[in-house]
Amino acid sequence: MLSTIARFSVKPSRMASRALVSTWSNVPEGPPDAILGVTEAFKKDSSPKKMNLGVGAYRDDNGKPYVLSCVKKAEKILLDKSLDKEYAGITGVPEFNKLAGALAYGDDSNVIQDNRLAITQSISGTGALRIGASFLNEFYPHAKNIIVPNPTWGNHIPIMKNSGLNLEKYTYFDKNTNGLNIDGMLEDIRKAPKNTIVLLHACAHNPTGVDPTQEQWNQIAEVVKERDHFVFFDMAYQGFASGDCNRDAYALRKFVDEGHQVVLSQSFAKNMGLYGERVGSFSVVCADANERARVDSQLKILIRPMYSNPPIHGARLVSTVLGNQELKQEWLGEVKSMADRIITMRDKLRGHLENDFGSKKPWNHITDQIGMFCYSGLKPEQVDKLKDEWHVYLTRDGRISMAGVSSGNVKYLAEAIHNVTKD
Ligand code: CBA
Repeated sequence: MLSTIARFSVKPSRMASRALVSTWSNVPEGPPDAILGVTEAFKKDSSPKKMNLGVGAYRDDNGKPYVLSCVKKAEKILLDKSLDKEYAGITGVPEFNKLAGALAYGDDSNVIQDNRLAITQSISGTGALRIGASFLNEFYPHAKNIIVPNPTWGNHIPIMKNSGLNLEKYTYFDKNTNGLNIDGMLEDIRKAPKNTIVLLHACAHNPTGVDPTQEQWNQIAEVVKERDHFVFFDMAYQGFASGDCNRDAYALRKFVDEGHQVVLSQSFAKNMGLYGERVGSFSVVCADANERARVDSQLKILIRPMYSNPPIHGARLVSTVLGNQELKQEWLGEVKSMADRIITMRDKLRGHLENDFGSKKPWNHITDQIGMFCYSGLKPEQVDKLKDEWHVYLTRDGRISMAGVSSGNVKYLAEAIHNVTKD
């Protein structure tokens, strides 16, 4: 069938005197996504040397996407069970929710023991953030103000704003030290109006790779309490910061122990390599089981018109892995080995820059930072040069996804970075 526009151009004379304007003629061309647009550009490049260091997606040391061995085993277990494909309930696969909550808050957390955690499966971390922001917009009993770190994951901003929250930024990164500006951060959190919602990256901060120390987390928790603020944790990288899922949950558990009624977005995209399966959770710490039941009921009412209920396969994979001691142990080992491979690449990248190419710039932040990303300090023009002259793709803020660096290309990357930064 011909489109409206095509019909107009084929036989314009039939349209008598009415203006021939398409319904969508006012739709402007938008910019590509700052992160996923990098992958689009990368795909169009035919150079064999090309490297995609844009999106935070783990690659093995051959530069290939990595399906975890525990996930392959879980997949086989599920296949053998020959399960049906009925809809899950609105909040997803119950076993998944139970195990995901325990992984984040800790098996022995009293939030779980007392049955006061409202939790729903979500369309990965992004979906969890969106459910969370909508829930806060509807039920948070104070002004709907949220503050996010400067910088933060770019998508936090439209997620929060599109859900109706007023967004401001708090100081986080110090360009001079390439580290955390803890004094600026505490000051901004302190001077935000009382009861502000504070978004915190639980670990492996994106894009900076800079996390507070445990001592600094304690200070943040104190200021948050002093100002009656409310915390929204985003935990998209549990296990990826230190290689240890319990250690990476320190901040979340500390706040809960201190009596904060936090909300949490959790993702299994990175730590279980389930990117496209879109599996995550959103949870709310409640005062008691009765409150939990009320919050649960509202989460269902919120989610039903959004997407009715979530996909089941990824959630079944997670619950199969986390629910089986042997597979869980194997998974913890695999998370650690992914984190360790990234640490090795950081060492190599810095080593090649300093030793093989003799760069005189400071590169200590490459090894000081943690998690998937290196916030390199490269300027947008240098990033453009890396793309145009070296076929190396990263986001224009200079963030390098270290997960895309491998033994085979790390020296080439160092050479490219040295070349664009040496003058
Ligand atoms: N929170 C943070 C802090 C993230 O970095 C990401 C992913 C998410 C959402 C939430 P998902 O919906 O896949 O569970 O993740 N950020 C990216 O890794 C990428 O997946 C990134 O490259 O920044 C993205 O979507 O931008």
